[in-house]
Amino acid sequence: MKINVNELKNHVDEEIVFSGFVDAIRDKKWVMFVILRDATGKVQMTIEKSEEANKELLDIMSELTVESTIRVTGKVLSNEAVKLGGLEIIPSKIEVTSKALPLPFDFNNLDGVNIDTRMDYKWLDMRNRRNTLIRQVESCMTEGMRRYLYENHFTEIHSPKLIGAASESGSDVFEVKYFDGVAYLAQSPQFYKQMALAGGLDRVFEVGPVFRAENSNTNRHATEFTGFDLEFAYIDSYEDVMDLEEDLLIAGLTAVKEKYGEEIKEVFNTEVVIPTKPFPRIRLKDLYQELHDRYQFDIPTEDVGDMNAEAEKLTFKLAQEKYNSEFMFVVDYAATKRPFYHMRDSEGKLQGYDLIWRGMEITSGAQREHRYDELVKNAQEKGLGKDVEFYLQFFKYGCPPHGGFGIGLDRITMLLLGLSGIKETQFLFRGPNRLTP
Ligand code: AMO
Repeated sequence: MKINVNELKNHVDEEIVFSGFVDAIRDKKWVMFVILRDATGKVQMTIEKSEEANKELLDIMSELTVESTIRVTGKVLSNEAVKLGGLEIIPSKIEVTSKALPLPFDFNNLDGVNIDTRMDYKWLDMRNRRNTLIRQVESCMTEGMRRYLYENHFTEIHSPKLIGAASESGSDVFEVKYFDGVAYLAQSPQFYKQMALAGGLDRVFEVGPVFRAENSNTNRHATEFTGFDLEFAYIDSYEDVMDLEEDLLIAGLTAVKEKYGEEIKEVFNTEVVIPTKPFPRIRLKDLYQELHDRYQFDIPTEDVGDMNAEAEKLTFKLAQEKYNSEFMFVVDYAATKRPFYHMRDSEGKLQGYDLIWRGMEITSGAQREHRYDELVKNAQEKGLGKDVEFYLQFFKYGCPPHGGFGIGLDRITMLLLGLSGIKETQFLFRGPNRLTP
């Protein structure tokens, strides 16, 4: 097995095999320094020119382009003069495992490189440490949240993405040819995570793709993104759902801070802040008032009962200024603006929320309507007929009270690292004009 750069310190004076990219070649008069790179870091390989035995190695390296990959057999030496971790590899054998053509751009300096070019060559863009770090941080955040859920007896499920009817709003759904008929791409695992509860599992979650046919070119919308969704039973109110989301995010952010906090500060100049509980919670009506009084902002008529991008930005400002918090739950949205499966209380008040973080909505959640008759009424009010008939069946044979939420994982990663947009954040961005690579 290959030894990684971050493990070399445990193998000083040993003969090892190292494989990686050729990051740089510094050909000096008496010595050739080759910087090698793998996913864990960089190391120097030193080839003395005066040694007769090194002639073959020098021949191989002098013909090689940077970004080629090699497999080196050699000895690890400790050498204080070496800037890269005080270690060097003295090779006895070098095999070229792949040869690189000249690169279309310098991934170490992405400043002037167009985002579309970067996306076209995503695998080169990613060789910049900043971009591999994005993936590692997202993975760490997911791991931290998953661990929290496993420890709290959640079961991970995998629901189908090919479905027979729209799962959220009918207008944002992708239709695909399905043999002689049509199918749709799931806009959310919403109906199926609830079905799992009707099936007797009382705590479930899913991390998976979510498809939205939204023809919008903003920094926060993708046509395919990763949803972190969960649902749990026997709650008393949507307050329980918000409580759990607080713990979940704290678990994820703590994992990220422990493992990558320092590097994030160094590379992205951003602090990972672990929030304290409870996150502030505000009614939409009161929020409108605060935004008006403090920032002279009034929600446009078409968005009354809901939020818009500007309101989300100012909500973050308010959260920081008034509550010293980066997070803010907003409750009491208008039922007309929310899905039919959100519960309303006896006065018709919606039992759902959005969570705003660093100026953007990252989550929608709610207590769900689990009473069959009420649910049918809500669906009828929204003019939903045949499409939701299969879903309504789940509530006919006993179903515990429950609630849950869906987090946009890409948005979390973007905000966590202070990135400029979702194109830069996603492993492979999908938008109205992009389906490749
Ligand atoms: P909602 O539609 O609000 O709720 O989606 C949940 C979260 O997903 C993220 N998000 C997006 N991210 C990137 N690109 C998009 N086009 C996009 N659309 C949404 C946001 C959002 O908060 N079924 C409910 C969740 C639930 O109630 O459990 C739902 O899908 O961060």
